[in-house]
Amino acid sequence: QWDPNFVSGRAGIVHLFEWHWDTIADECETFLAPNLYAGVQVSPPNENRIVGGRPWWERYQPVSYKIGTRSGDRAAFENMVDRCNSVGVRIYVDAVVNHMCGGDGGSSTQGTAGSTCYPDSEGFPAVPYSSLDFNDGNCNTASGDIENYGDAAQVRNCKLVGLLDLNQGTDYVRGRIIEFMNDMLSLGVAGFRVDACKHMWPGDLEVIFGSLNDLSTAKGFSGGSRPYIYQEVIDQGGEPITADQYFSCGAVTEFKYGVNLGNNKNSIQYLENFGESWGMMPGGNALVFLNNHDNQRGHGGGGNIITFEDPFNLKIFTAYMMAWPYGVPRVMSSYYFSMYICYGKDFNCNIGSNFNSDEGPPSNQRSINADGSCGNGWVCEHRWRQIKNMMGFAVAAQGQGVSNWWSNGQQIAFSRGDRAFLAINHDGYTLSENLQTGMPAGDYCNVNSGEYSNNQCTGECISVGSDGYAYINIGATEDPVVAIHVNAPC
Ligand code: ARE
Ligand code: CA
Repeated sequence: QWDPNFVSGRAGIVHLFEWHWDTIADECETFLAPNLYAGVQVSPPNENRIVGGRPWWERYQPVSYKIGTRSGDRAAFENMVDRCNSVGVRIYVDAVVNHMCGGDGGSSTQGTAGSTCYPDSEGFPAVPYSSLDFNDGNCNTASGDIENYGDAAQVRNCKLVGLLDLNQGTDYVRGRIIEFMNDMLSLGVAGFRVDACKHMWPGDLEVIFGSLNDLSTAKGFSGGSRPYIYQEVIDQGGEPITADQYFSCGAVTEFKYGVNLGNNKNSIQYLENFGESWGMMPGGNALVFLNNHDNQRGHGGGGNIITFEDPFNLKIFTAYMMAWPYGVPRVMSSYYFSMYICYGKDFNCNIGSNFNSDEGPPSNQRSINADGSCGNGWVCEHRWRQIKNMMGFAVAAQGQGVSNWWSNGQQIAFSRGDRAFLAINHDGYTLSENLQTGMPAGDYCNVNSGEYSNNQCTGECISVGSDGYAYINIGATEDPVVAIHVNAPC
């Protein structure tokens, strides 16, 4: 439950937020596998409530555990998992099991796979769940909603923004959740991002996750492999519910990671000991990321984070994330959305019934431009050269520790054993220095400045001498990173 089950020679999970299953399958074959991506986090595959205006967040309002959403039906889902697995790319399902749809769904409402549910009376016949399966009686707030994150019991037993809260304490509810997750496993998924774990009791999750089947041997996994579980728990301090309460159930999202990097983007010299000594969880439990689908638009968590709106820093800090040995890294792949100023921030936020501010995905699938970037409104950060080439760097660096740390103001460099070397100039003046790379003598392609394929480098070549030193010169340019590794010699 802590091992992502990557195929060897792969690194990094990309969240293909709101992508269609067919498009993900194509992306696995034509892009993710060749560029050594290890896995994809997909949007929730189970039936959700159809919300007017079709905001992205309707995907977080389950109606049933049938596979059928705007990302595609069950056949398309299974086909995607098979095609991705067969090129060595794992699929992780976003599992929404804390709740069903919002109580504001009215007396009856339709789901994306043709089911009807009855929010007012808590009837979900397509599961089936009835009012007996919800937490109402266990919630102690006047509104029935979570009112105070300082009270752990209400955070877990009351409704998160009005979403009908399942009682995972009963065998019946546990059974339906286990059935759903096992169904996903039977289709060949390698694990789960579990939504809203802060809002469920760790003891219940331990039982549920512990009851899941092993990964499917029929789908090619080796016997006894456990599903990778990474639990969404937003722990930025100051609340009674903490990430460590969930360590026994699986890995946990480390929300401090992106905020710490955002807060220190102009003081990168301090990143020498980035990790546990910064008050973050043990690396073996952590799923790390610079931003996610919530905090890039002002939902959930927040803080000073780096997103595609700041491409300069997103490229630099993704390079750092992929090069630094802490946690399982996840890259966010977004679509463009209209920006609204709300609560004083240039962020999309939820303004009452103004669904445009919660804009769903573009109506067309991503197209691919001649330069490999995406069109039709999709950002595709994971295709940016400075980001995707870092998967190969991370693969080369696997199993190696950090050495040869060097810093000079906002300029840093470090090696990963004798396999890889990264240098970043985040200062306003040129970095010009002979630095110890730790690498064997030879010429290596700076995969940040260019592409490496068929033994050809279109970027600059960095010469490492027999003493391991290389002359590193980085202007205060657009791409102020040198990333070299042994698998990309010039
Ligand atoms: C929508 C509407 C609501 C409406 C509701 C019911 O926006 O107005 O009442 O539907 O109809 C997403 C959206 C929500 C959306 C929901 C359901 O963000 O706006 O509600 O889908 O459609 C907390 C949780 C954390 C959660 C964040 C968003 O702890 O688990 O809030 N994140 C996950 C997902 C979200 C998703 C849900 C959970 C629900 O990633 O995409 O919501 O499935 C402090 C606390 C945090 C807290 C945060 C924000 O930082 O420490 O714990 O996060 O505040 O409140
Ligand atoms: Ca709950």
